[in-house]
Amino acid sequence: MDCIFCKIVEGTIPSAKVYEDEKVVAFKDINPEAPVHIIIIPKEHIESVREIDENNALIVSHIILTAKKIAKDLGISESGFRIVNNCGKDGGQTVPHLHFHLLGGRDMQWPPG
Ligand code: DGP
Repeated sequence: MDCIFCKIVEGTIPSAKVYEDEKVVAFKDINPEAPVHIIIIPKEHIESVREIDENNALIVSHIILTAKKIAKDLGISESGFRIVNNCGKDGGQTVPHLHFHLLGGRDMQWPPG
């Protein structure tokens, strides 16, 4: 499958991994928007939140727990952080493999553009 994030899971495209277990991989975003910008993805190819249903929804809570752990490990838990998911064209999703952004290390603004 021609998916950049599947290739990162397989290791055929290099990435700066910060966490990995049997279900997820987390790595530094190639284009960071904050001092800490991590992408967390399921190893299984799921295109977006639109493909989440009662059969695979547990991966989302696993990703949130992973984000919480990484935030603590990278020292942004106390000050706070943002978890973002972009879904589909109007949602700003550019890579069609489910992913959550973990952003921190600066004062986040609201609303996003
Ligand atoms: P989104 O717009 O939500 O689909 O975000 C995709 C993010 O993935 C974007 O912030 C840049 C990042 N990204 C895209 N390709 C690569 C890659 O090959 N390596 C890494 N580390 N990040 C990537």
